[in-house]
Amino acid sequence: MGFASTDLPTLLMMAALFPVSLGAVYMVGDSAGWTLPILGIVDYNKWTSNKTFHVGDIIIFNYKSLIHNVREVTPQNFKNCNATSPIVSYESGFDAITLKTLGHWYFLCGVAGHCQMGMKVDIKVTPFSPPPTASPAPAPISGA
Ligand SMILES: [Cu+2]
Repeated sequence: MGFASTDLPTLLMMAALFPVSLGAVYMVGDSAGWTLPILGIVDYNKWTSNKTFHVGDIIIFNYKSLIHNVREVTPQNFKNCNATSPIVSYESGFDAITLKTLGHWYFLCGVAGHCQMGMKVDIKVTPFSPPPTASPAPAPISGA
């Protein structure tokens, strides 16, 4: 009996099958978390504007569950701040959501009035940028 010889090949096979690295993790609103964006505490449009979300990334809504919640909604309901028929409801106060598909993911707070006050965020998941199509031709070696 030697080492557990089956483990390493298994791991290598897994690595070959799943070469995708783990996605990034974003705390929505950073240190402000998920809250009413009053008094300039946080601006969720601004928060998303300098980020690029990809499939596999995780966004975390961190908030006081007695005061707020998270509703994933349709584009139309996002626009109208309508939380009455959410796609998914979250209310743990610390909800980690894996962005599994490309396109927009719309979230808002379902507490009356909060979305209207700006407690809504549009997460746009974009493809990874493709690798360069062609490498530039090597520079000619200049003669002496
Ligand atoms: Cu709220």
